[in-house]
Amino acid sequence: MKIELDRIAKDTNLFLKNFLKKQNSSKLIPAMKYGLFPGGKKIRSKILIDIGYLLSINYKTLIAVGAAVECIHAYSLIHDDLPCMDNDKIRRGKPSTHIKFGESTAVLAGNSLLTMAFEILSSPNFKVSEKIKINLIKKLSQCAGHAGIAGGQYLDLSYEKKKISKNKIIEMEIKKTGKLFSFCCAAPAIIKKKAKKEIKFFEILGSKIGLLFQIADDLIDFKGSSKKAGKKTGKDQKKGKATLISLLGYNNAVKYCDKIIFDANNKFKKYGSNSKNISETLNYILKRDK
Ligand code: GRG
Repeated sequence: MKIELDRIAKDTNLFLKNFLKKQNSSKLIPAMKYGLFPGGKKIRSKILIDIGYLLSINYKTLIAVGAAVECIHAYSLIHDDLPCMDNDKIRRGKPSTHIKFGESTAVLAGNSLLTMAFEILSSPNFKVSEKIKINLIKKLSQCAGHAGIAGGQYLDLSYEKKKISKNKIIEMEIKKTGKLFSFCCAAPAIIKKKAKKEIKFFEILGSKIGLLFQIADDLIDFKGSSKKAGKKTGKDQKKGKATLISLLGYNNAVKYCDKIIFDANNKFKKYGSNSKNISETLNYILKRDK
């Protein structure tokens, strides 16, 4: 699993490095590279490849889509660390982008990564039909915007130090983190021109996987080591963040994750032994320490 994840990370980084090489030079590129490359796990690309494998989609096509997703993910992390958001000075074991390059450069590098995601998906080198490109771009923009990551981040910040219900926490975590995973699971079905119902099936599965990822991230914040995680842990309690751990406790949050994995594995059963990779990835998500 780890070797496969490393290979996907390497291929995604190579794609992005080549894409950046073809861009006109600009002063923002060093900050964009800093946010994109060193230390990121590229787990979203791994999910894309695992689901793409179930639907027999070409690896190179999936790496291009994964590269676009990783641009949006890197953008969200750069902005998440800003003083007006979660105000974090360390990310992936190094100074956050705004600490290294200054706040205005970090904002602009983040914005540039967001737009680059759509440049990748609309590029003539991305070999899928125009219709599929538009459908991918539409879905990805919906996942990143006010009904997705940005909207989820808004809720996350506004829930601090308040008593929030379980359903509202789940809704916030699915938007903030789950929507990008939702896109990763739906994208292969979109590329395969599947019916709306099947695309929806993968979208819902993806949002559950994203929720699992976010709860596991919260578990790391609760119990994990800052050194291993590469970012400060123990912040959620200090900031009064609304999480499933603050509501249900650590052990019940783990049980909740086990149930997500169990249900997802049941849904993947129809793909037989081809679903071994995605099942392994789900276990990795819960057991990881960074
Ligand atoms: C509209 C895209 C967009 C962003 C602006 C700041 C913001 C709004 C959203 C923040 C969303 C956010 C940071 C959610 C947390 C998701 C999460 C658990 C990130 C950690 O992901 P990993 O562990 O990171 O995959 P690595 O370092 O491995 O890449």
